[in-house]
Amino acid sequence: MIHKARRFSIAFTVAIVLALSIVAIAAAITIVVDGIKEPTWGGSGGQVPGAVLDPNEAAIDDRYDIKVISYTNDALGSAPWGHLYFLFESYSNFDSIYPVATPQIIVCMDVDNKTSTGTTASGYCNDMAGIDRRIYFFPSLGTVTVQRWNGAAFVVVPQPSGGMRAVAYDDPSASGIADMPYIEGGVDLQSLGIINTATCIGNMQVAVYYDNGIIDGEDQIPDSGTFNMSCGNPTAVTLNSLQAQPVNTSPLLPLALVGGAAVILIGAVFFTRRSRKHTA
Ligand SMILES: [Ca+2]
Ligand SMILES: [Ca+2]
Ligand SMILES: [Ca+2]
Ligand SMILES: [Ca+2]
Repeated sequence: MIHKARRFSIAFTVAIVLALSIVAIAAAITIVVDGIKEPTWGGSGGQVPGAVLDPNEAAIDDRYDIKVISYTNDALGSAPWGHLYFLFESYSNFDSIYPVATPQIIVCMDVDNKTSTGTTASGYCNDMAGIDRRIYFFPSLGTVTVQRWNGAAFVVVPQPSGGMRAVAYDDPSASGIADMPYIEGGVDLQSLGIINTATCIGNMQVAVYYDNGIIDGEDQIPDSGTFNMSCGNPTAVTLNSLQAQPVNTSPLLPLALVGGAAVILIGAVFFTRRSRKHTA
């Protein structure tokens, strides 16, 4: 009886530990929008943010020349349905004082991957088609605007209750010059029309335009066309880019772990049953 109780206890403990690990793996990355690149931008719990590399362009001031854009989202949850985060890394540290005009980063998104909905850009975002949402990040002002195409024009999307509009760069000396080459941004998914698993799709087309506010080249990311951004629940927008640095997509990993855990649990139960028979 003691052996049986011990074996059952071990199997039960294994089940609990595995269940807890699965919950941990399913938890999505949440980013603190403060302009500091936290370690989770490198991936956490099987989720790896997507990334698009962009070249150092001679015609663009390095302070506003994008090197890589990373992106991820946390769980859909409930309204305002989680958040989409961006990390913009430039070739030199962001300078909010130099440009006379306000630098702005425009993220154009075809959130339903249908060129028949939305509109076509002209002179920015590589003239991509099907834009349903535009996000404007103004890092020097610390403000963010989300716009949606209403069929005739872009209109501002009010921030929903509990929603997020955030952009930041790290400047502890308040000199106007970032101490690190990062700008972080965040927007609630509800503002982007991503409100359930049906609208959280795996192939949103995206292009980014960085207008530094001065008269020289502006940065297009990618240099032409769009990149592919995927959304998943509960794990995320990871995903792939059409650039040189495709990233690991994570949704399959939790599924594989769940499958593995199930096999181990079945094995534990079978072992316990066999042990009971042998000791009966
Ligand atoms: Ca951060
Ligand atoms: Ca660039
Ligand atoms: Ca569209
Ligand atoms: Ca570029």
